[in-house]
Amino acid sequence: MELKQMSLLSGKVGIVFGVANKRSIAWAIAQAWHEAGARLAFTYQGERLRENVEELGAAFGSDTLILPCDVTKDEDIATVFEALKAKVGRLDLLLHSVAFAPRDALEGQFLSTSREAFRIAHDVSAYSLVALARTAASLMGDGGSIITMSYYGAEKVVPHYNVMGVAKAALEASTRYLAYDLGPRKIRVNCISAGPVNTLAARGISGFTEMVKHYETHAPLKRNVLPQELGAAGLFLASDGSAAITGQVIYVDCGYQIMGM
Ligand code: 0WE
Repeated sequence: MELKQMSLLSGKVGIVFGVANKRSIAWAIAQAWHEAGARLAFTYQGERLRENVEELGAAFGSDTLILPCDVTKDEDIATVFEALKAKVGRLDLLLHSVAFAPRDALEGQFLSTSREAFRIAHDVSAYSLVALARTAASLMGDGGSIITMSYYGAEKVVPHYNVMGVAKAALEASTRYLAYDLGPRKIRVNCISAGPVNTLAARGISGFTEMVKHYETHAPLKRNVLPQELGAAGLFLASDGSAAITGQVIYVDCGYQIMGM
């Protein structure tokens, strides 16, 4: 057994939103939490992903709670936390690793963003954190840690990231306001801003390969972030090592964000 991290999250209960497959950032963080002794529940978005998530979740034990959740549906969110309350009765950790904008909004100019694409991107990628945090907080009686995922396009223009950049800016601001509201209940809310990772969400994004190469040449560490390093950052933010850290955006991007040129 991995004695080194056994105790970091032992006795803790977490829920993970945003696993699609084994390459998902959510899965990397879930593995780190699991190895540190946390008990985890998972949600999946749509029947298409059900099998994937059930297979992955089963690796953590046959009693792993795995539930469907469309984060744009308040009823789904309520059902998930009711099931968690009934089965486990408590919650310490929540990972929000969910984003979506209609594909055509991630091509061409931001100027062309339709009202509907803007609404969808913000509903799925930013408001969902608020809805999940509010419902999760009611189960976090001993405090907790809520973590969400962002990207540099929230603060600087990354061509074609477009409305997702605006939605991530809303997500980062939401992180701060939630941290303020939930701080008195010892619930921390932080954001990990990851460098590019080759996940399902990145697949088919034109220029993604060039972006990965750009980071390799321009980031201070001259390489890209590894999923397991996002896992380690997620473990830090979930653990008492980060007990005085809330409302922050932590860049886990091999230093890329510090560069001006
Ligand atoms: O946040 C993201 C991508 C999230 C995402 C991905 C898709 C692809 C499929 C949101 N919505 C959709 N909608 C789809 O239909 N990243 C940080 C990865 C990413 O996406 C980019 C990037 C990077 C980096 C899009 C354009 C430019 C850079």
